[in-house]
Amino acid sequence: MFSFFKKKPPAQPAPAAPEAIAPTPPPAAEEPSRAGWLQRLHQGLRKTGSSIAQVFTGTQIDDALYEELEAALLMADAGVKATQYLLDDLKRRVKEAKATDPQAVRALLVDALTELLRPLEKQLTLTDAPPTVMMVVGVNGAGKTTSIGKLTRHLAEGDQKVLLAAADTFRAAAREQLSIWADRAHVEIVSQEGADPAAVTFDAINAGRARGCDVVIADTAGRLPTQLHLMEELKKIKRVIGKAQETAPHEVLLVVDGNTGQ
Ligand SMILES: Nc1nc2c(ncn2[C@@H]2O[C@H](COP(=O)(O)OP(=O)(O)O)[C@@H](O)[C@H]2O)c(=O)[nH]1
Ligand SMILES: [Mg+2]
Repeated sequence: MFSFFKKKPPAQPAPAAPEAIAPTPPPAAEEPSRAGWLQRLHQGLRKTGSSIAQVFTGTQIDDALYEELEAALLMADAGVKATQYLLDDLKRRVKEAKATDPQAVRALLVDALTELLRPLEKQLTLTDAPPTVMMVVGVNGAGKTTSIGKLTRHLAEGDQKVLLAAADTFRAAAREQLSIWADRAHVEIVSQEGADPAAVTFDAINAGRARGCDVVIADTAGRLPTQLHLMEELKKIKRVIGKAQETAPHEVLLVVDGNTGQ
């Protein structure tokens, strides 16, 4: 408190100090005002925050909480229909569980989300003869590289040794972007400037096998199905993967932007 007052009158000579200190409330009165200030700050942060976790940092289950949750779900790409469904489902669960604490609502949201997504669950099977090779394809900006980053982290957390193949040799920054994800998950990457995407993938699979990797994921450049020469290139990558390892690729993952209705 004192340093706060000290900043305002910098030219104030020392004898004036008693005056400067005078407006400071006594310690006993300080506690509630500090608590109020903290609460206001907390509320403010709740309002500006867009993450789902932040919605539940308040103390009450009220309309504001549901409104913030609605915004956070929409920001997290849940989509209008699913968001509405989740909110209705959640309100029903909160009522049923007679929940009073926002943290309990958070747990109920996890239940609601899990129940909604479970029918779509599909096991990712890793091959007995590693590495499991995955090829990630899709149009530009669909989220291929980001999805690889998430998948890599998930696999690495499950003690799988992952190697990334930077087969998007089309865009200058694509290799750097993938290498950032590799660094984050502490996994290796095979990347070569100006190389042929099929050649990079071929090298990566061989390197993956030599280094005892469980999974090799190839990031490919975005393309439209109408760009026939680029579709031919994709076929070539797939063929070459098969040459590097029989039965591969084990997965070809098509990444689509959920917001475009594809
Ligand atoms: N909102 C949202 N943005 C995403 C998601 N995945 C990727 N992005 C963003 O979409 C842009 C393109 O993603 P990127 O992974 O580079 O796409 P790529 O060209 O298919 O590799 C980037 O700005 C990402 O941050 C997602 O699930 N939700
Ligand atoms: Mg990419």
